[in-house]
This record gives sequence, C-alpha cells and structure tokens, in this order.
Amino acid sequence: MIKDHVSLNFETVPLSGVGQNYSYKSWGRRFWRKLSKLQKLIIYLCAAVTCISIYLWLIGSGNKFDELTDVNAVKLPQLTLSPQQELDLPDGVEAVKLNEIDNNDVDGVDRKEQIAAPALIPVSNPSSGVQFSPAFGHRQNAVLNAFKHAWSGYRKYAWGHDHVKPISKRYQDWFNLGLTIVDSLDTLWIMNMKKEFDEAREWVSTKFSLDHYKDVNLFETTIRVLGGFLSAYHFTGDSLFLDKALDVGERLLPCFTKSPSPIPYSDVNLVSHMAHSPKWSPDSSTAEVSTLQLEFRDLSRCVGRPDFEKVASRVSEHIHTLEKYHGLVPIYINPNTGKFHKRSEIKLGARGDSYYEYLLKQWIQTGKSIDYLKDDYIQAIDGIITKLVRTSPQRNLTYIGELRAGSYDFHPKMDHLVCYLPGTLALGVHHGMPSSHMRLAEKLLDTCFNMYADQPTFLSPEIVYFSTKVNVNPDMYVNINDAHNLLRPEFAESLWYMYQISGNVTYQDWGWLVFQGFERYTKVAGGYTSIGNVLDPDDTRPQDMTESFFFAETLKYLYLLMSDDRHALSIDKYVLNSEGHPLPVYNR
Ligand code: DMJ
Repeated sequence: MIKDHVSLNFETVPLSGVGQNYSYKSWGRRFWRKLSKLQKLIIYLCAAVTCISIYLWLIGSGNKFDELTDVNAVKLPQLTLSPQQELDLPDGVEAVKLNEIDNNDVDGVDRKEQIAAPALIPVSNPSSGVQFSPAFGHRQNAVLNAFKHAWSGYRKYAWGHDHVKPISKRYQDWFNLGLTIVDSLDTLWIMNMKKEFDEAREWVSTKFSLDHYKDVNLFETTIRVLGGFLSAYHFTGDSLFLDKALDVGERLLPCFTKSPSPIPYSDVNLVSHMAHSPKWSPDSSTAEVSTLQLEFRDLSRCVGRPDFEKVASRVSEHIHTLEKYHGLVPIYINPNTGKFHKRSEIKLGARGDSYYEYLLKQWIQTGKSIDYLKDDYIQAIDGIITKLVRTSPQRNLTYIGELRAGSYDFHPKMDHLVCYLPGTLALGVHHGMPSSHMRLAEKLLDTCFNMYADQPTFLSPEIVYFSTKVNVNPDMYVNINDAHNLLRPEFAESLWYMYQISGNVTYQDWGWLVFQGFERYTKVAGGYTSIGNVLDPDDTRPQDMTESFFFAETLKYLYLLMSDDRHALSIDKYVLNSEGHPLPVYNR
C-alpha cells in the first residue's frame, strides 16, 4: 500500500439535524486516521507557519498604522526640501511630509488639551526618587534600543574609562573619570534602565576616583561630571551622588581661587591643585568660563556652601561689566587681566556658544530674579539679529555667521554647535522673552534641518558655509575638512525644546529622520561611531569614537522628543545644563 498519499473516500453524511456535528467529526477523525505520520507532521508545520505569519503580519501592520498616524498628523507641507531631495533619501530613511509650524501654538501657551498624567511624578516615597514612564511606541523604543546597544558596547569594551572606541573595541581616556558612566547616570534613570543604573552607581561608589595626578578642563569636568552627579542626585535623592559632586566641586575650585581676576583658569590638576591656562594660550575660552554657573550654584544650594555659587557668579557679574560688541562677546578672555582678547572672533559656535545659553538659563534657574542676566541676554540676541543673522540668496535659509578676529568682518560660516540656539530661543520665549525670538528660532531650526537633509547620509557635517552671492549654487556647502559628524546633540536638543513648547509633531518627524541617519551610518557592532564624512554613504570614514555626550545628550533628547508626553521632563521644573543634565529651578 502506498502510504504517502491520501485517498479520500467521500461518504454521504447528513446535511442537517441532530447528527450533523457528529457526522462531520467522525468524517474528520476517519480522514485524520488515514494520514501517515509524515503527512500529519506536514500539516502541523503548515499550521504553525500560518499562525506565525498571521502574528507577524499583525505586528507589522500595527507599526504601519502607527507610522501613518504620525504622517497624518502633519498638517501643511513645509517645503524647504525639494521633491527631488525627498526622493534622494537613502534606503531605509522614511520620507515624511513636513508640517508647518502652528503659529498659534508656539508662543509658549499650550492651547491644546494637556495630556493626562505627566510622566514626571514626584512619588510619595522620596527615597525612590523621581519616576519616569516606561518607553512607549516604536519610535521611543527604537531610541531606547539604540541607547542599550551603545551602553552594552561601552560596558563590554570600555567600562570605567572615559569613552568607548566601538570599532576597535577598545577605550579612550581623557580625564580618567569614567566620563561615559557619570554623563549617562540621568539618562539611564530617565530611560528606566534600573539594572544598568544600579551597576553604574556601584561603579561610582567603589571605583570613581579623583586621585589622579591629572590636569582636567574646568568646563568639561563641570558640565559632564559635576552636572552628571547633581542630576543623578536630584532624580534619586541618593546622597552618594551629592558627596561625589562636592568632591568634584572642591577639586575644581582652585581654577577660581588661584586666578588674580574673577575669570577662572581653564585647567586644574586634581591632585596638586595647580590651576593654569591651556598650554597653547594664556587665555580661557569665553564660553567655558561662563558655562559653570548653573552647576556651581546648584552645588552651593544642595550642600549649604555659598562659596561655589559666589565664585561662579562673580564670573558672570564681571563679564557683565565688560564692554561688548552689540551685546556679543569675543571668544577669548584672559584670567590674568580679566579682559577680553579684543582681537578674537565673535561667534556662536565653538568657544562662544554657551555664554548666551547660560545668560538665559541662569536667569531661569534663579526664578527670574537677576535682572542683569535677562538684560544681557536680550541685548545679545538683538546683537545676533543685527550683526550675525543673514539669509542665503537662493534658498532663503536663515543662518548665523561669524565676525572675524580684529576686523569683525562677516564670515558666512556656521558650526553645527550653533543649532542649540533655536532651542534656547524657544525656551526664552516660553519664559517671557520677545515673541520675535521664536520666529528666528523657527527659521534657524529649518536651516539646521537642511544641514542634515542636504546630505545623502541624512547626517549634518560639523560646519557649513553659505554663499553670499546670488546665482551661486549650492548656496549652502560643505568643505571636505568639515564633513565629519561627531554624533553631536544640538539639533535634537532644539527639536525637543520646540516640541515641548509647541506640541508640533513635525519636530518628532525630523528627529526620527536624523535618528535613522545615525542608525544607518554610525551604528557598528560596539555601539555608534563618529564618522569622518557625511557626504558619501559609501565612504563614511568611521572614526572609532563615541563621545560621552552621545549618551548624555543626543540619545536623551531624541528619547524625550519621541515621548507622547512632551512634558515628560518639564522645562518649568528643570533647567538643563549645557550637557543635558537637568537641575531644579529655584525661586530665586
Ligand atoms: C557638549 O559637550 C556640550 O553640549 C557642550 O556645551 C558643547 N559641545 C558638546 C556637544 O556637542
């Protein structure tokens, strides 16, 4: 008898009445009994494959529906991207239609229904700290997974060192302070990665040490390490972090106390307490000396020692008294004389950027009680508008240029670092600054978006230049020496502020496009790497480095940006330092 085929013997069965079910059942049983073992196995397998396929289809269509919902939420196309450019997106990067900013909703007043139950809930048991909701939706989960991937590379190959080199699977040390761990504490907390947070805390408790005979940079150590510990303390209430913050603050103090002027030295040896200028110059960077105050003030108030706040505030008070150029400051200042280096550039990129940021943020941190900070900020933004803002002749892209050292001639160059400014401007408007600042913020953010969208990798270069002549194409261009991307956060940071303030989901869509650029061109087995070239998807020249700010800022801002609850981390309760570490707003 041939066993590998089925002979079907159709018998007459009653079609209705009492015996119907029984008859079908008995027919089924007889049919089943006649099958060979192999045939039964094949049927089982087919059934299993069908079930799995249905399950996968259901999940897939869930995502598609989610995506469609996002796209449908877009109202009006904001076509700074030409249709061709949209089509030019690399594979895997979704083309979304961009909606226009709802001007009725960007003045800081939320006219829409507030989303119920903000994620930032001070819990009844203070020992468990500030709680954040778990990741929700596929975009926020995708960012969470990116963080987990980066963290596992760091944990595996660089644990306790400053940075991971994710391609060679080695590490890099700069200050020997475990920078990535300290910089990541609050992000781990916000992302509810409790197991990893506990492991990081354990490292801080048992391994973190400042007893290295090592020169560290005052600014970088303040924003990354002091800021990181303070935020971790505020989120958890764990005094370990405050003890560490105090130790860091004390080791940095000689930069202020050893200087003959109110302007601190840029570097200090953690063990010898020798403070000095950088090896290559007698000057400190203006942005560096004016980007310490949020952290030192917060430390003072947490530990009840006014000296930290006093020395840091003195810097801002002193700079307030110096002569400026339409409210704008040269990028170098001398700690021996306390004066600006007059023949230095004026710019909002490297060495100038966060001077402007901390005028506003200090004013907010102190409950809007220090008038000169507000006045200096308003004057500076006026100076930016009159002296640095230009529009490109072809595409009408609004950008911020630089003034050359000495002559103050205009130079149409803009660092990616400047992309923090739209977020700061929006934050200012939210806190009562002129609404004209929001219009500038929107235009600048659009330019920053184009710095990404113009590139075939959908990743921004470090610097762009603009043509000042009509009929020169393209009017925003990149020099190959500036074509690197260091996984910087500024654009994501501004998107998050604009989203939180306006509720406009286009900013989420923009962030999602950029995130996919990171996923596609910077993701490697050991995490995410800086790349040397955003201009060619086939030649990105990976640089084998993940800066700690990718953990502290880039992924934190993207994660918060992808939250349905845009107030998950409220800018009314917290002011974020220049490294993305939230510190509480005081009432004076
Ligand atoms: C960060 O360390 C901080 O945001 C700093 O203020 C500027 N540069 C980097 C990120 O690009």
